[in-house]
Amino acid sequence: MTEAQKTTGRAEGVSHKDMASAIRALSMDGVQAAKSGHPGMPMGMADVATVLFREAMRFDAADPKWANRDRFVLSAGHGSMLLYSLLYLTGYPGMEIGDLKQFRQLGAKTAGHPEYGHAPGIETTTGPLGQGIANAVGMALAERMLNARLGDDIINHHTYVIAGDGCLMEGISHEAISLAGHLGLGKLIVLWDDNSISIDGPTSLSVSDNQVARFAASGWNTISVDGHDPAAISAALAKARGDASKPWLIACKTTIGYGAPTKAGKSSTHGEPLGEEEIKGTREALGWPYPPFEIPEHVLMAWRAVGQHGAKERAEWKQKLDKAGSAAADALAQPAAANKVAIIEKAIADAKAAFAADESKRATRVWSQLALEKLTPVLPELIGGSADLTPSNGTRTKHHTDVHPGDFSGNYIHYGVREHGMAAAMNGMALTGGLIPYGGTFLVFSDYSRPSIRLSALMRQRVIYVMTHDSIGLGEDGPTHQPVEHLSALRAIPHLLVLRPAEGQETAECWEIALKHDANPSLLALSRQAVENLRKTASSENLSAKGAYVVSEPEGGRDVTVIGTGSELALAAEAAKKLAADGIKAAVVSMPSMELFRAQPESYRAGVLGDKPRVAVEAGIAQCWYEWLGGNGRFVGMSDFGASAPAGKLYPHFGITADAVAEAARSLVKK
Ligand SMILES: Cc1ncc(C[n+]2csc(CCOP(=O)(O)OP(=O)(O)O)c2C)c(N)n1
Repeated sequence: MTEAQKTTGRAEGVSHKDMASAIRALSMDGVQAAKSGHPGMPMGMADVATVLFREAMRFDAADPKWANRDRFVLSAGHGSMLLYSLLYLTGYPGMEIGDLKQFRQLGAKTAGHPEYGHAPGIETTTGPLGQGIANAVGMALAERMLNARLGDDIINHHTYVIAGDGCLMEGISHEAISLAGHLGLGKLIVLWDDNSISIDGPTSLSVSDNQVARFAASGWNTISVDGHDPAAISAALAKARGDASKPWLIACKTTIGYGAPTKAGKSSTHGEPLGEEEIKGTREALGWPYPPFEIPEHVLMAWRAVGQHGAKERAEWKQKLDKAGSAAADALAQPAAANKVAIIEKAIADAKAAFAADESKRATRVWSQLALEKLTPVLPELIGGSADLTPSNGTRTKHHTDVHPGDFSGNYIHYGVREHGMAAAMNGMALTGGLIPYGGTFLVFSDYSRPSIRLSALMRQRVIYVMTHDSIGLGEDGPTHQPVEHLSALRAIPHLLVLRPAEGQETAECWEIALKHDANPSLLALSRQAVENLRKTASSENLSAKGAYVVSEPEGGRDVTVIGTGSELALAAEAAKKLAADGIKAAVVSMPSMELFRAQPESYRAGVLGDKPRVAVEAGIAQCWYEWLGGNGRFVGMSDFGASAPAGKLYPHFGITADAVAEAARSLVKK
């Protein structure tokens, strides 16, 4: 490559067709070698991807984490070979031809679907259709928010998405499109692979939406192009980049499996290898005489030049960042707030001191809001929000200002009634860097956002879910709104910290835990109803951080251990008093986080749980409790859906009382 080629980024004399053929060949060869995968989509979108990367995407493959790079999200994650081919061709560090040959093998960077963290350049994990486009909305929103804080010189980039028919059929796409349209995220550009094919056959089997009209109705600009005409794709991208008034849909009419002589246009190219014969025919049809996984030098050099397009601009940007000072660099840090531990600890200590002095009985959602009152002013990277339950969730404080279309300087987002879209957008915001998103809804509606919560955990992103109304204790709204199986279901997600504080001190501690665990999402399960403020003094130690701790130990050793969480810890404490009156010595244990407790040394766990019988109380199902109850333990909780009534009536109705806990303990303690 000549110096001129490096700086212009153009390797002369290499045709668009050959550059796109390189993607097609690598994709079909990768799938063939793996004996599984999806060749059709990468082959169909190779022209679009080539123009996008060659002409529009601003990036420097040598620095995949450049904060002001354009983001590329492959929402149609099954087409992962498209992304892997692009990363290899453009020269991302660590993506070698050998990695493409290892497609879908154990330990390979090139997993079946793109996995965040497996290789530089994979901006998010995709595969569950619709998640990518919804992540991208969060990325585009984060871009605008960082732009408002840091200015055009530091953050001002596009977010590009390739989405398929499947992504647009998924319900989450509606929430994402609607939110992006409302906010006017004009630097978001979605390229729709309009190939009219999905797994079962033609999309006409199952969908007749006018997608272009749908996006337009949600406030997007739209344009339709022939996805195999580079000039048309180029013009559409130029137009979209030149007008950031609204987000853009570029509908690209393509042929799935483009180039395959007998299978192009058919669903048989979607998700299986083409086969040796068809691959041979494709090579002939494309005029691509090279053996599998072999990219001729001139084509590779042309692609590598594309990978260096942004090098000069990145270097200039770096100078601007240096000039802007350390505050700007800090504001882009990934993970955000890494250097703010002392600030977080101070705010939490302040909250704990204030809460200890507060005699009031308050709901944990209120303690959470009061903790946020301390945290929000000192953590500008903390971005609040709720899915239209702001007053109920207590997610907004007096230090918040709203994000509005056209004004992204605020720190609070009204996500609307879009729980799934909110969770996916928060993943996109966390992935962008520089921000810590938290968002609220009712715990029962964690089901509506669960696929994205799972991805927060899979990607190890610090997204904080503030989920209130966490049991039958919410009362009159009834069983549709009363979570029963949710705590167990959420605790089943690996790496998700489910935090269920019992009172003021624990609530402040759980916020500290959520903020400090920058490689875990956290979910705070908070009560609607007021709870006893059990801890009257502010400990400097975060007692919740070990997941469970002894609240009270009877003198002379215990006969039984009574474990409670959240609003039911008070029942455990009351039961212990009742038992004491009978001469039964009960230790009371609070267990705000099973995940954190599980991570403690065996000796600590044994000390907390003791070697005597155990009773646990929680207004949810027993499932997750069998891990802690020991062989003969008893559980007091729910075994069916709740009911509509005042909370005070529901607890006795479902047998969740201090008497029931005491009775269970008595039955275990043979005196
Ligand atoms: C949420 C979710 N449901 C189902 C699937 C399984 N799946 C993978 S691809 C696909 C069809 C997608 O069709 P389209 O987007 O048109 O892709 P193309 O056929 O063009 O490759 C399905 C149902 C999935 N990955 N995610």
